[in-house]
Amino acid sequence: MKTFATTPRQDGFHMPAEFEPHERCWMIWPQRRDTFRYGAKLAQKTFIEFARAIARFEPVTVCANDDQYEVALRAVGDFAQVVEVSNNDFWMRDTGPTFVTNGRELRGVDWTFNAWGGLFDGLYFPWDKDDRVASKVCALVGVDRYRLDDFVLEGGSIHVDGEGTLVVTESCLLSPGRNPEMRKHEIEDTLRDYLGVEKVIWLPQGIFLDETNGHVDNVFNFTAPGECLLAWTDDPADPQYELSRACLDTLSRETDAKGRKLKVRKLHIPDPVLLTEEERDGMDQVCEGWPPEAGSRLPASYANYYTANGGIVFPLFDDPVHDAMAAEVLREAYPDREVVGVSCHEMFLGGGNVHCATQQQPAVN
Ligand code: KQY
Repeated sequence: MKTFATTPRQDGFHMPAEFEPHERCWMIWPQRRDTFRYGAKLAQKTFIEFARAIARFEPVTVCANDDQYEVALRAVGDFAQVVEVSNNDFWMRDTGPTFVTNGRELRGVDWTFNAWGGLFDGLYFPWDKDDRVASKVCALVGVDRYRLDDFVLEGGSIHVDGEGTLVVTESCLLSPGRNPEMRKHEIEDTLRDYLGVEKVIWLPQGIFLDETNGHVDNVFNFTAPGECLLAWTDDPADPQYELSRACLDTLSRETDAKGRKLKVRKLHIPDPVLLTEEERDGMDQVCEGWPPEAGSRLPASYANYYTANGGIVFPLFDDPVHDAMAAEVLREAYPDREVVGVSCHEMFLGGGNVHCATQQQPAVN
């Protein structure tokens, strides 16, 4: 595997949108005892349902640590490929490569990963195995990579439309635990160079109490060129209301890289989901900051769904009214895809959801 000293922009590469065709989906087998309760056994069951739903639409590869390889293989081996890749945690969106293409060839961007904030406000230590996941996935795919040793970024903190527009949140990308020595315009230049985009739209914040400092993938997604979804609540008393309102103001003011006004669909969040004492007691307590206190609100949002070839796999929160509303909005936004909901609770207790758990490998001709 070659590691380039150039940037994707210099080489004519860019990150395609998630709604463009995929070759496969990459995921990681859940096992971390302080991320999920009861040794992750319940999260594994939920994971299997998500992976199975995605595998209906495109091939899935599941990466597992050596001590769980056999377990993972027995659980998902009949519908997914299982490979051994050492990891510290489960969130492939953040530790996997960001794939870029020039239309004929695929390459990976391998950002530095520091567990969402390093020693400042990261969620565990060490994270060295997670920081090597992207490079190993590139090697397995057989593609070369760009490695950024001095720039921290997670895949969940970026969304592109594949036509030159990138959307990020200020709360995450400007957080002191990421790249504190860089100014906003320097971060923006790095994103342009490594994602091959022309325009960066900065939303102020993401979902209330999201411990990733507000990843964009929990609050927003592009559904088509010029069209997007925004996590929303109609309840002005909910702290999420002002956050979503501020995002809507930004999106209404902005145009995308092609000069289009964005069509914004509102995706109402579920009723608040609070971590119970029993759920917290089931998780090992290892680091400061995670898991949250019992009674804490978790960052529940339907925006954290996965766009597959011909399908949308989205989280159900056992909230019949909002689950049904979300399905309807997703069907309208993606009229040519089958919309499939999977109950997410045990996986969601880990602080993320199906989008965080996946990384698409774009198809190239
Ligand atoms: O939002 C994501 N992309 C990952 C969620 C991380 C949660 C850590 N407990």
